[in-house]
Formats: sequence, structure tokens, C-alpha cells
Amino acid sequence: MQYGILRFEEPKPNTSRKILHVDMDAFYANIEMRDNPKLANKPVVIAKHPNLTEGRGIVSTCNYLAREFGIRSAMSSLEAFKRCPHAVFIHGNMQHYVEVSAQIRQIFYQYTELVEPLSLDEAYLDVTENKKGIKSAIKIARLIQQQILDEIGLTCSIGVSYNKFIAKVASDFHKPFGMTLVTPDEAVAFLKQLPIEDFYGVGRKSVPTFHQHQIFKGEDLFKWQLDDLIKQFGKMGYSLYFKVRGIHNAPVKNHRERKSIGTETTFSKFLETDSDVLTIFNRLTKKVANKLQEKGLKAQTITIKIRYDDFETLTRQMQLSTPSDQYEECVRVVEHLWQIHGNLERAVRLLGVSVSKFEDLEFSSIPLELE
Ligand code: TTP
Ligand code: MG
Repeated sequence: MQYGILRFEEPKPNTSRKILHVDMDAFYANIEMRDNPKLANKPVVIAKHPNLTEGRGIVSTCNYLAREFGIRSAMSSLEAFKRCPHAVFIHGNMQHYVEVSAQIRQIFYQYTELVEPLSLDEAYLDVTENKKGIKSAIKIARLIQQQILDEIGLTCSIGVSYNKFIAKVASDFHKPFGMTLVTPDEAVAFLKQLPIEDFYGVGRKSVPTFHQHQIFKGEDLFKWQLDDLIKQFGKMGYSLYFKVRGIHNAPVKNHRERKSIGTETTFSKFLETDSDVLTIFNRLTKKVANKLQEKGLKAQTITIKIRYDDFETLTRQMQLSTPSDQYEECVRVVEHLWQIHGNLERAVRLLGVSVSKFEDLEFSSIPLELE
């Protein structure tokens, strides 16, 4: 295959893997229903009641009964209230959801170390080789589904296939408490009927562009040459060309092996004041703390990075007394590090914050604030 002056081998699908994508059903809402039997048979919306927020606020999620009224994630809570005034609105309890998520991950680790969480309620598992020595991926999926129900009291849906992309799409196919298997033989037919917006990586904003080019489904994508897709859609076009052919060989990454989480930013206009530096450090720390919470991790080491206008770069770190995923605790250390090690004799062109030395949540106790 040729593109520009590059020649490369066309990737081949690796169909020998067994990959699961597990996605909890109505996650936050079902946790609330499990914990409070009075909510049975009621539409439940996870959001502050609009009366308490002067109409502001958005819906995190809702149970399936509330979905029958047209309520959806990310809808304004006022709109949700209009659609179903008798719904029960519950202001969620993140710490509690993080803990339930960690319990679910413990079940995954009984089957494989290759667990890649995408958020609190979903993860990829590579079970090609697994700790139970079970050959059938479907059998493992059923065992996990049942174990989560028995031990945690929640339902999930699972997609089973040979790559992450297909497994993820498949997990959404029969919800709730569903299981969808897509074999290598079925993959291309499965992908051809898939709406373009369901191709992971196609953002909502680019959907109209695909439609303008008469690409509505996988089968329309399939007709395009690689070169044309790249010309029109860049990297995304390249990736889609292979995805629709069932080729997506990205490995399931074991998040327990991850060494650090961080973010940094470079400034076109260099920073010269303490308050500008602190504002940026606050923003970066917030991002990092959010990532920790999403991944269900706590970190003990906090590192800041400073690059001055002459490109001298320094990193300085400090340990928290106990691992944390809390923004307030992390930012205190970040500010302290800056105050000790930073100076503004030179302007600052880059700032970074990272955290490392993780402790999985399951090894720490989180105080429960049940509402
Ligand atoms: P999802 O898996 O998208 O939704 P869900 O688990 O509630 O329902 P489904 O059965 O369709 O999978 O998201 C997981 C959790 O993430 C969800 O319970 C709440 C949270 N969330 C938000 O806070 N805001 C959002 O916009 C979305 C989509 C999810
Ligand atoms: Mg879910």
C-alpha cells in the first residue's frame, strides 16, 4: 500500500484474542436503587433537584424507567423535571460510586491482570490467557456477569469479541443485563450496519461532515479508498479504514502497571506573575485529581515541572502522608513546591503536574457518606 512517499504493510486483524468490554447498567442510578428499596419502581434521576439549583445542573444518569420519559445523561435537570415531575432526584455520592467501582474491579482481577478501566463503570478485559484457565470467552463473560450480580447486586452488559472496538460497541447492543458476541466471521457484517456515530473516535461535531459525504453507516465507509479517507478525515480516516474492516489491534493496557498520571501545558505568552502560575497549577492539579478519581487510583507522590524561558527545566516532588485522589490535598502540595522551588526572575514557558506511586482504592478505606 502506498501513501505519499510512505509504503507500509497493511495491518492484519489479530483474531486470536478474547476481549470483553464490561459496562455497568445505569451505574449510579442502580447503585442508589440497590441501596434504597423505596426507590423500586420509581423513575430515578441522578442530579440535584432543579428546585434546589434554580434550574441549573445536569443529569449524570437515570434508571431505565426514567429513560422511558425521554430523560438522558447530560440533559438539564430542569428538562428532566419537565419530562417527569414525579421522578426522584438524587444528588449523587461520588465517593460511594468510586468504592463500588473498585469492588467490581476486584472481580475482574480474579480472572485476568489485563484490565483497562475506561471510567468508573466500564473496562476492557483481555481474557485470552486467564487465571481460571477457561477457554470460552462467553463462559467467562457469563461468570463475571453473574458474580457482579451476586456479590455487588448490580447488573452489567458485556460485549465479547477479538478487539476492543468491537467489544465496546457490542456491550451496548443488549442492555440491560445483556451479552453480545461478535465472532471474527461476523465482524465485518456487524461493522457495516453500524451508524457512523457509533464508530469510536467520531465526535458528534464531525458526524455532519460524514453525512455530507454520504457516509451514514459502516458499509458506506467500506467503499472508500484509504487515500481518500486520509485526505478527507486525516488520522481519523486512517483509523476508520481499518476499524470498519475489523482491524484494531490496540492491546488492553493493564492500568496497575501505569507509573504516573500527569498533564502539562506550554504558554505562547510566558507567565511572569505568581498569581498566573498558581492559577495554572490549580487547573492542572484539578485535571490530574479528576483522572485519579476516574481511574479509581490514589497517589502518594506529587511532582511539579517548571520550564523557564531559557529552557532550563526542573522537576521537584514531595510525598503525601497518605495516598490521595483529592484535589485539595494535592494542590496544597503543588503550591508548597512552587513556593519553595519556583522563582520568577525568569518567565515561565511550561508548567506540569504529575502524580505517581499509586495505591489501588481497594487497599484503602473510603469513608462512606451515604445519603
Ligand atoms: P454510562 O455507562 O454512559 O451510563 P450508565 O451506566 O448510567 O447507563 P447505561 O446502562 O446506558 O450504560 O455512564 C456511566 C456513569 O457515568 C453513569 O452512571 C453516570 C456517569 N455519567 C455522567 O456523570 N455524565 C454523563 O454524561 C454520562 C454519559 C455518564
Ligand atoms: Mg454504563
